[in-house]
Amino acid sequence: MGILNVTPDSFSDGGRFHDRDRAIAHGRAMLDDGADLIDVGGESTRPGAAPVGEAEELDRVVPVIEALARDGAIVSVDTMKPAVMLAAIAAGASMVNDVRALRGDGALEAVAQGGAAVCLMHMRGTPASMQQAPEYVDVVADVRAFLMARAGVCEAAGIARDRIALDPGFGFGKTQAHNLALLARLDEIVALGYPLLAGLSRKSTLGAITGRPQGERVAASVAAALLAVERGASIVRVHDVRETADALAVWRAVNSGELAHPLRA
Ligand code: 9MG
Repeated sequence: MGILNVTPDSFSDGGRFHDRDRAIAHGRAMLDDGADLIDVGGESTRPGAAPVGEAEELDRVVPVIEALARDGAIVSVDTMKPAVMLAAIAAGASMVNDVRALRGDGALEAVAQGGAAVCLMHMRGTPASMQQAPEYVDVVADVRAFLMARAGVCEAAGIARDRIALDPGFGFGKTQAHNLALLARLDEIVALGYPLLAGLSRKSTLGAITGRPQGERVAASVAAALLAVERGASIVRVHDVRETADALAVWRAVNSGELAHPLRA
């Protein structure tokens, strides 16, 4: 899953239509690099990020989703707002990626009514409060129990089990030790039987391990994606699609014994 943030800090050169074209071009480039799915978001979930109004978020994401879906791409929408979920689905999105796991007013109904798949992510608190001394009895057991409960709520609301993916929410209300425990024991969440999405790309835990700033965490992000897939993740949410796809091709070749592009002897 390639990350496509349609936010001013990601693409802006001051012109709305030009920014939109650049975002669409970046989505297409990630597909060429090997992404199977593009996650389009118009509001940052980083702590301290300014909230975005519904009209503004719609204006950012809908034209980009329409363009990529028209190309035949599989698109998900990263949003917490029911109106954006419904508009994105109408524009061609086939999955809703909600960091609040459909706990917001109207979100559950929007996905059940819209007929899309959903990724339910664990987050302690809100994006503004989540890093204030997060504590767990056992982070893996707590996150697992939360995700199992949310999947149950979704199924009871009419969202079919095969339309649900789960995500432990690396970095969302977790310390670095929590993030590492979740990655080390990811198989315990995979064991719930739903596809698992892991998002570690360029996150601060990788910065803490390597001492590198965000723009220099490609190798660490690829390593983390590979570890997640090895532990059973079905989807990895990444910025660096080409590098991740290459690493996964090597992993797959070793595990299947078949080469995607056979070399001449
Ligand atoms: C929007 N967003 C930022 N980080 C994320 C993660 O780890 N998982 C999901 N599902 N969404 C995320």
